[in-house]
Amino acid sequence: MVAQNNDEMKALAVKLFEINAFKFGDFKMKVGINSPVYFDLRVIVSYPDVMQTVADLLVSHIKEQQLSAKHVCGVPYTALPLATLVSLQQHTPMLVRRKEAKAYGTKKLIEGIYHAGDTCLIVEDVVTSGSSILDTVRDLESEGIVVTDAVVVVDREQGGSANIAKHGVRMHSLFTLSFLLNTLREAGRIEKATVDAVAKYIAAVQINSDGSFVGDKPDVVGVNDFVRTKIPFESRANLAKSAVARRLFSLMASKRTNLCLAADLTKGDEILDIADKCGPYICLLKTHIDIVEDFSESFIASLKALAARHQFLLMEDRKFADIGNTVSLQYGKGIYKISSWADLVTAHTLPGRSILQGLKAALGGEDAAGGDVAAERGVFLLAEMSASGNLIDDKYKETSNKIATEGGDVDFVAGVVCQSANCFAFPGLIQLTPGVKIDESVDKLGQQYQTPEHVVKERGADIAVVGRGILQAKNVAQAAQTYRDRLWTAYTERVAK
Ligand code: 5IU
Repeated sequence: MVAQNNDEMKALAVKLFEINAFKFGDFKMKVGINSPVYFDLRVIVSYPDVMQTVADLLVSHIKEQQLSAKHVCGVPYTALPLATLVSLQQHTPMLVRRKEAKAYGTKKLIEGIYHAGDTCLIVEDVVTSGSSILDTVRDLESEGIVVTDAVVVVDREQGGSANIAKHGVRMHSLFTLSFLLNTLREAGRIEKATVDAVAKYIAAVQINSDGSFVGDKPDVVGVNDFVRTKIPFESRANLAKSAVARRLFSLMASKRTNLCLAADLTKGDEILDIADKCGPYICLLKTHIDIVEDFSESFIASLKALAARHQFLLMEDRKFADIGNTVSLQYGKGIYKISSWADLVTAHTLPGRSILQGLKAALGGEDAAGGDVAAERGVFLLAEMSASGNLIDDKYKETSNKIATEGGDVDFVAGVVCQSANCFAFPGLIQLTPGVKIDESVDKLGQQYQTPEHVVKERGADIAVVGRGILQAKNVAQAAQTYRDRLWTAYTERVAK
């Protein structure tokens, strides 16, 4: 790394993150093991200033390392525009490698004017195993061209450098993944947990140039213990800090369901009827108690009896959002006395941490049987919404994650309501995702739907919330069963992948 350019390098690192040239989450990779980091430098063609900066830094790197070669050649395709800029700035003639030889005419693999014995510098964007560089080297060498060095934008530090060194090619990188991680952490853009997860992944997953793993295939538990979406619910139960989350994980695993029914109906009897019919297929029943027109204590008693009979938990989707004192009253008092019956509630993180303290304050003390009430209750914090045009941005999401995972009240947080896998990494929390329907669509009021498979496999949902997809079906029990089957299959495929 070039010392005097350090500030420029750091600024570029942050810029690349901002334009999504790399992301953190849970990504499927060619090598068959998921990665917590993903690079896509193709996007830089849309940001000429970034392109220019990357090319300038590559050129100064080439000068400092005194990498003189007669030609420059980019690894197709992402690095081609970068190689072009390097060629122009240095007045070094370019060679272009075809990925497939032309079927007609000269059948040349390498375009440009060259002679056997010429030297060529390789330009590449991101190196994992180094296999793409080696493919290009092979084609150049088959034309008698000599390759000794490759200059690359990012080294993922997974063995690429050693792999290409075995073929006599030295790698010079602008960035290592470690530098990017440290820079983003310093800039407050990523969590420490992310840095740790990626570092652990890099240490565990080293790849040979043929795509095989160095050593044994990395131990699934070792590699996946930070990838929350790959860990089975029964194992995550042990990691949960909230007692209700532990119960819910265990219930999901034993009952084999990750379906939450949103019982958005306005008559008590209708809710009881659907709870009875769908009870066998759900792990959670979600209410909006303030839409029930004939609320009564006996309705709650009946609902609790059904929950006990069919083994599901109750969640009141109250979305608390006020100051601590007010949410404490809203949770424990009024006609609904939510804290007396709802195992779980939802809350906005908008007021900050005090939302948790306020809710907890409503619980204090023991229940009728002498148990600790707080230990039997939990909160799902909202980090994202499915409504189109909602105002939540990345910063809000990140802070919500902090509230859910740091501080003295984390034992009260059972999970996070969100739409994407990268909202949080801690495997002891449960991701609840609403906006699910078999036929993807939108409703007239801004709800955006995704399929069961999509939310579980692509968006990291542990529990999917389905309301109208079931409520409006002719046979609600059958619909609940179909959703349960599809969601559970998607989950089992996700952890087996
Ligand atoms: N819900 C959402 N989206 C959100 C949040 C909650 O849909 O982002 I936070 C609630 C609203 C409703 C249920 O109770 O989930 C979804 O119902 P339908 O499947 O009928 O759209």
